[in-house]
Formats: sequence, C-alpha cells, structure tokens
Amino acid sequence: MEYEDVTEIHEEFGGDRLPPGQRETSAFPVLSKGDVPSWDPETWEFRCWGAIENELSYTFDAFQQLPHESQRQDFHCVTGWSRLDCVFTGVTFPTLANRAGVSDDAVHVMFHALDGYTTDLPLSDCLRDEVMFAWELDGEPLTGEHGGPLRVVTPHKYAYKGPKWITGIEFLTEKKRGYWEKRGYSQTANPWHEERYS
Ligand SMILES: Nc1nc2c(c(=O)[nH]1)N[C@H]1C(S)=C(S)[C@@H](COP(=O)(O)O)O[C@H]1N2
Ligand SMILES: [Mo]
Repeated sequence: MEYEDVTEIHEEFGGDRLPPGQRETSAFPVLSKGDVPSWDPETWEFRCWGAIENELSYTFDAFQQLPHESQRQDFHCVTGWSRLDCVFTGVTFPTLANRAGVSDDAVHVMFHALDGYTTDLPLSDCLRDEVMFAWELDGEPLTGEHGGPLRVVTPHKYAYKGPKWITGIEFLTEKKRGYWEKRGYSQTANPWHEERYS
C-alpha cells in the first residue's frame, strides 16, 4: 500500500527513533479509561466548533470523502511502550482546519470523544500533517478497542494526545486542560523530552 513515511520526525526533536525510557512492542496494547463506547452510523457526526469561521459537521461517509492519505508513523504510549511502523489512513488536521477557517484569536484546541475523554493541545502542535483523523490501521478499518470508527494520532506526542472515538474539535481562544492533563499528565507531552507528567 502507498504511504508517506513520517517516522523520521524524531530528528526534529533531536532524539532517537525510540524515545528515552520507551521499549518497542510488536503487539498493539489497548489503553482506555473505560469501556469501548458504542456508536450508531445513522446518528454519528464529527463536528468542529468554537473559534472558527465555518462550523463543520460530517457523517462518517462524508468524512471519508474528504481528501485523505496514508502515513507510516510511530506510536508512543506514556506508560512506556512504542509501536513502530503503524500505517494510518485518514484526514490531516490542516485539511480540516483549512475548511473550518480558523480565527486569528484561536490558540488552543480541545478534542472531544464518545467516551467523554478530552485532551488538549496548542493549535500550533495540531497544525501538522502528521496529526491525522484516522479510520484505518495497516489497511484495515480501526477496531472498536483502538478507537474506531475514527481516532486521532499524534506521533510527535505521547499517544494520550490522540483521542479514540473522536467526535469533535473545539477551537479555543485560551488554554484549557483535558482529562489526563487535569490529572497530572503533561500538557506538552513531548516523548523525546520525556514530558510525561506536569
Ligand atoms: N477516547 C479516548 N481516547 C484515548 C484514551 C481513552 O481512554 N479514551 N486513552 C489514550 C491513551 S492513554 C493512549 S496510550 C492511547 C491508546 O490507544 P490504543 O488503545 O489504541 O493503544 O489512546 C488514547 N486515547
Ligand atoms: Mo497512554
């Protein structure tokens, strides 16, 4: 399958491909704060709101019609495992942001998910092509436990910055903290600087 390889992004942060304190796993462990939420393809929608010019809303079918691509990425969990060479297929954050028309005063982003999970990032950390809204892993639809129908991936951050079961993005004019960020995990979450806790 055709994909872009972005596994060299560690060079930008001056680190090795395997960040410090991480061990490689060939399995793909599941890490969720609760049960896998159910979703209804009839009513499911993905929304963008807040500090943007055009509020957006997509059904799952419509979302998959957006321009999309596949990328080979690494996945680093804050608890210490990394799964290298994941091929994710989806829509990039900049593609959506362009359609939304992000306001000049937007500085931060809150992601919202079906299970009530939230996570936040500075807008500048989201406006990167490797931040993707993915529905496929290694050519197969994402399983429910790994965030299907749609999840976010953030290969430049620990994986708690990538919500599974994503339902929307809120563009913010000030910083706010998400689920784990309120409970002591780092807001910046750079794996090469080992920003695990705040
Ligand atoms: N909606 C939601 N997204 C989530 C989580 C969660 O509990 N709920 N856990 C996060 C954490 S801590 C990690 S490490 C990754 C794990 O993804 P995986 O279960 O596919 O390995 O999902 C992240 N996204
Ligand atoms: Mo995690």
